[in-house]
Amino acid sequence: MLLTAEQVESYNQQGYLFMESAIPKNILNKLNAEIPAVFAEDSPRRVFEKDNRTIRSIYAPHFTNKTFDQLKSYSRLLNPVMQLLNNEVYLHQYKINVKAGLAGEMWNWHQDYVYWEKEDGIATPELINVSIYLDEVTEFNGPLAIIPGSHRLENMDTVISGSEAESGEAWQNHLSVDLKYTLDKPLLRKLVNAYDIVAPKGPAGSVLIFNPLVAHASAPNISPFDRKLLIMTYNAVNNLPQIELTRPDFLAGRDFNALEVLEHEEWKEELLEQHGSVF
Ligand code: 6CS
Ligand code: FE
Repeated sequence: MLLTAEQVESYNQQGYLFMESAIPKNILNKLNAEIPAVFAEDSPRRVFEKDNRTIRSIYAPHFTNKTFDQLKSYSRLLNPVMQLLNNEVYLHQYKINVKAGLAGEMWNWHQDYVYWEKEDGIATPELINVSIYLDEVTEFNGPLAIIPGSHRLENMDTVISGSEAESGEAWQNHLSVDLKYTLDKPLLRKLVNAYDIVAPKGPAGSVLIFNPLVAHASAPNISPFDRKLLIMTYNAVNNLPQIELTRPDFLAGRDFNALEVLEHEEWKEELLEQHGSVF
C-alpha cells in the first residue's frame, strides 16, 4: 500500500497526514493484547509520570515483544515511510506514550528533531514519526496537537530549560513533563496566528504520520480513558548519527540496518479476513 500523490503533497505541505482506521481491527487487537505484559516489565524503558506510579511511556517495546517488533516492518507503515523519505530506513526510536486516564500529564510544545540533532547527532531531519492510535482519541483525552505547516520553518528557536541532570539520568528531561527543548510563547503566538492548531481525533486503529520538525504538544488527559499512542520514528539510512551515541539504546537505536517489508503470513491472512484482499 502506497500513499496517493495527494496524500504525499498534503504531508509535505501540512507536516502531517491522518489516516482514519488504517490499521485492521485484528492487528490492532493483537497489539493491544500485548500491552499488559509490556507494561508489567520493570525496566528503565518504563518511564513514569511525576506521581511515580502512572506510566508515562514505554520505550523500545520491541526489545522484548515479538508483535511490537514485527510491527516496525509492517508493509502498511514501512512502505509509506520509505515513499515519503524516498529512502531506506532503520528504526531510531519506538515508544508507547500512554497519557493515562485522569493522570496522563501534558507534553509541552516542542519539535522532535531538536532532540535527535542535539542529543543523538543526527544531521538532517530526514526522519518520520508514525503513530498508531491504540485507543480512541477524543477532544478530552489529550490528543496530539499540531501546528500545521510549522515544519517548513526549519529549526525554530528553542528554549533550553532545566540543567542537564538535576536528578537521575541526563535524558530524563527529554521525556518528562519538564522538557529540555521547548518553544516559547512569543514564537507560538506567531505560529498559531499564522497556521492555527489541529488535533486529529479518531477511532483506535487510526494512523497519524508527522514530520520531526512540526511543532506539537498535548494537554493532560481529563477523561477516565487512556490515550495510548504507539510512535515509531524511522530515520533514513544515509542520515546516521554523527556522534558516538550517549543516550541509551532504547532512546537512540543502534541497529542501522535497512528495514525490509516483512509480509508476516498471519498478518496477511488477517487482512484477507478483514478486508477480503491484501491490497
Ligand atoms: O528525546 C527524545 O528523543 C524524545 N523527546 C521528545 C520530547 N520528543 C521526541 C522524542 O520522543
Ligand atoms: Fe514529540
